[in-house]
Amino acid sequence: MGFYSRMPASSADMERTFIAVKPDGVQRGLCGEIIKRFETRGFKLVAAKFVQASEDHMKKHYLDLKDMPFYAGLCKYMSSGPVFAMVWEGQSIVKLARMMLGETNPADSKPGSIRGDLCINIGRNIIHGSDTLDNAKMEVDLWFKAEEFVNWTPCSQAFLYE
Ligand code: IDP
Ligand code: MG
Repeated sequence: MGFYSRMPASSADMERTFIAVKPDGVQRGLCGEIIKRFETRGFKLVAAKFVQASEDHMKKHYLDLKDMPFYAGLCKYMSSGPVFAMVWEGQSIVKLARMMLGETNPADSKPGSIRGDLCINIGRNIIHGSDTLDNAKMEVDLWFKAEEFVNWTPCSQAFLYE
């Protein structure tokens, strides 16, 4: 079942995106800081788990990068330790989350962005976020099963959207 079919009917204009704190972010104790940024922006957490992914799983996740020279090292690194995998929901969240992340290279990321504030090196950029709505759908369904989603309404909802 695709993630759209799991969304409440009232939120037809809502999107979901896949966010993961990478092994370097977890080791550096940045899960809380990253969750805080999405929470305080007003986004809604709908699924989360702390897992160590297999290399095969990471190869699927990064399949579009399979011809890049860093692909093998990237998949090995991403499976070397725990990641904090999450699905967040909100209006235009795919684009807004990418803006919150900053650029792929932390050196090009503006202060204020997650990568611009919290990391230095392109190979250790602490967080993943889906780059398009289509990729968000694929990634959400690669990482989460239907029963791992929680259906809930934050009390702030009526004050975040008109
Ligand atoms: P993104 O994470 O900003 O979407 P992608 O181009 O999808 O960036 O690359 C996926 C991940 O691969 C990056 O987050 C980074 O960890 C790693 N990566 C990308 N480019 C390089 C590189 O030139 N050297 C080493 N690692 C890289
Ligand atoms: Mg990407």
